[in-house]
Amino acid sequence: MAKQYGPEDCLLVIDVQNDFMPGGALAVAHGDEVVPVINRLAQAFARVVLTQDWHPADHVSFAANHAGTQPFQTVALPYGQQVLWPTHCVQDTHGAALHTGLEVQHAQMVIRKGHHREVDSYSAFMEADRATPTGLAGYLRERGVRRVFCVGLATDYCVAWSALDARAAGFEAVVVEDACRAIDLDGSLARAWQDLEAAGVRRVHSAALLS
Ligand code: VGL
Ligand code: ZN
Repeated sequence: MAKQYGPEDCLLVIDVQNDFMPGGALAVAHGDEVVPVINRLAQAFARVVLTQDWHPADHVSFAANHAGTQPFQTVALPYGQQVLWPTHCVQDTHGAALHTGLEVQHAQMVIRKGHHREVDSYSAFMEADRATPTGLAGYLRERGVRRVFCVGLATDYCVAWSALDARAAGFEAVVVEDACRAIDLDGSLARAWQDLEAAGVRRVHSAALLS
């Protein structure tokens, strides 16, 4: 029988939402290709948590809310440098909905992040001010989880930040490379892999987890 992952392991499915799919507002190249890989993986996990990027329309990370700026440029905000994005994952819109091909009926928790107008949150654990927790670490700890397997979109933003914060919160962290796709803005993907390796995050392929 294929390998199974028990209560100490959690599959964290990050931002598999319409706006990050080809044709979406902040399309990640080949973003839809993660869906079947994640579906296969999810069958092996008793514990699955989903995240949704979930912004108000006037969110600080949208270029449209900063006069004279363009998407993908960086600006200084009170909590640090912020990439300005096309308007995406606005609360309750089709773009913010999870991809309908996801087969994760047994997911028990959905974390919505980036809902504070003034602060972005790439990470599923901690907002970009690095001070406001989402509550996910406490939830996982309380349920006895020790190891977090990160998959979804995008490798170099929400997946990487989530995996780094999982480590920072004391969990073992793994990124499943073929269950993720990247935005790759100005070398962000290479930097993300360096940061992940330096933090002790394991990098694996889904086949290795399932055999
Ligand atoms: C993401 C940019 C802006 C992500 C979310 O899910 O990686 N990237 N918001
Ligand atoms: Zn966002």
